[in-house]
Amino acid sequence: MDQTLVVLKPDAVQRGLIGEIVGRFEKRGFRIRKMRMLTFGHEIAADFYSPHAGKPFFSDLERFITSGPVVGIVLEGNNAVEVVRNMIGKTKSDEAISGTIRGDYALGYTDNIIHASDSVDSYIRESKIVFPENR
Ligand code: FUP
Repeated sequence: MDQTLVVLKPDAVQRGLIGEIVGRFEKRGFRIRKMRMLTFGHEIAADFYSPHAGKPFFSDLERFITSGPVVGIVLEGNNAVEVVRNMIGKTKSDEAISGTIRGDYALGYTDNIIHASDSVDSYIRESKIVFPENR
């Protein structure tokens, strides 16, 4: 079965949106295979966002993702990576269409509520960071 990783970012946790967002994935038919609350330190943040190292927004991104607890979730279901990417909507939340998670709950770019792996390779890399017991 296909799997993907989502991370509910600090703004989602702080705003009390965990249940609503998890509920959307459950209603769509995904199975929750793993779920964990954790706080990213700077090392984890740098590892997780290493593809963006050196980019101008990197320090804002790192500051944001380490600003409070997050929830990492492994979801399982058909074509998980693509379906979940479609459910979360565009990265720039103010451009995300209504009905997507970002389109319904966010307006920010850095603070955009949720991360989801953009490929199977990203899922494999990122899930080992959030669930290090799988390394
Ligand atoms: P996504 O895959 O939708 O999470 O988006 P990216 O991998 O392109 O970017 C990772 C995170 O960096 C996004 F969630 C938002 C943030 N970002 C900015 O804050 N500014 C930018 O110019 C680009 C990305």
